[in-house]
Amino acid sequence: MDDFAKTSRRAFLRGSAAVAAGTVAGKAAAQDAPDPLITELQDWATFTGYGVDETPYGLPIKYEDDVVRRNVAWLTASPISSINFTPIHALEGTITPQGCAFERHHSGAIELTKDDYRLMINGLVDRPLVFTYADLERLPRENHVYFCECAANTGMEWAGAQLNGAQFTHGMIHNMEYTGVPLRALLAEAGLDAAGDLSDKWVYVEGADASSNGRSIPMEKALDDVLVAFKANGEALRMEHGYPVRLVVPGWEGNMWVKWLRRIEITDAAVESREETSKYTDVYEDGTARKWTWEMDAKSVVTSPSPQMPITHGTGPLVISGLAWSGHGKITRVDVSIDGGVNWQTARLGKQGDTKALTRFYLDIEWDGSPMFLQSRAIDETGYVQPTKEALREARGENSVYHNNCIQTWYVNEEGVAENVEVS
Ligand SMILES: Nc1nc2c(c(=O)[nH]1)N[C@H]1C(S)=C(S)[C@@H](COP(=O)(O)O)O[C@H]1N2
Ligand SMILES: [Mo]
Repeated sequence: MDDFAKTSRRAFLRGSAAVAAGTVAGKAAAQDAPDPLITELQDWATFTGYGVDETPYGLPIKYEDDVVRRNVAWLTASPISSINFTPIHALEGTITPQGCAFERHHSGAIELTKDDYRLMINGLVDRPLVFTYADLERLPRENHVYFCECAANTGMEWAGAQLNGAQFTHGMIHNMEYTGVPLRALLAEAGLDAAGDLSDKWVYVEGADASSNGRSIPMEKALDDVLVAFKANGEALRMEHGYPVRLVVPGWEGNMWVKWLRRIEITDAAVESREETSKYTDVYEDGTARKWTWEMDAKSVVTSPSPQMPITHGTGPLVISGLAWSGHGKITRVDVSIDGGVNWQTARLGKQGDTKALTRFYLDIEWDGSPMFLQSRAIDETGYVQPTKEALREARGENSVYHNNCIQTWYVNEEGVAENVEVS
């Protein structure tokens, strides 16, 4: 052991002694009455457990059965054209398990087999092509972690604090590791010479479901980081996320991430489809519309404590935790305030450097039991700072639904109970 290691070990031991003497709740085992969970033989050590084939594909243990997607019944008229929310308040790290990642369908999720799958590329290409699923598997593929956020995430909060839980205010987001073929590789197979000057060309993408959910993507983005993905978090996409193939459009609004991708057309103008005109567009106070709002601006939220995650351990050490992301690249800093934005402390990032992916942040404090107005604000690599709700309303007016990336406030009372409030 070299000198540095010795000193840091001594420092660490001193540190842990101080912690044991302090307020962390680990019980002083020797002093308490015997704990039957330690001294008595338990059932789980008396009998044998389940065999290896009990669940060929495992589900979470029953004690975690409240960590599920949830919807808000009054939001939409039918579950066929609706949305539910990722339980972000109860998850940790950054990867969203597919089984609880939010779903958004315009005409329901469809069952499409790999055998029945066809992907057509047509329009201004040298060779119109049709790919089968097996064809896609033969092209060079890549792996990337990206967040997918519906532009409507937090949309219900424009006028005032409304939904009581991070799952409902910020849960139209998931973050997965995708495996897929870069769209540019497919376009190269079809050949883009026929398209001529690419700077003003568009790529129209649509799904195989009844809604088709068609969107126009500028050629520059299509040739950049868009993926034609067939795996998420190492396994096949789930039906609800577009099995067998979906589009991944990093940093851009979820609506463009076409599921059950069936056709890609090279065009010389945007199609101006329903999903990019009357929907997924916001209207300013003067009646004019914001056009082509593709990128998801930097945003963050404290996931714990939050209304569904009250503080139950009393005063003392408290881990404040949350998520930050930006469609413009990396998160470089997250600040946390416990007094409604008067004072800010720089949070610790769980891991640095993911681009267009969720970043986990932590602020470890000693909570003295005073009420808190908890906020977080994200800063991305462009220097952009997540705005207050007031600033956002000033810039956009109050008619908006989409692209609400304002700072969220949770009021935490002396009991540790949290609720959604507004402090602007
Ligand atoms: N084909 C198709 N693609 C679609 C949709 C759809 O209804 N049909 N919904 C879009 C919307 S609005 C969003 S936010 C994302 C949601 O992806 P998810 O259901 O995997 O969360 O898919 C997009 N892609
Ligand atoms: Mo969406």
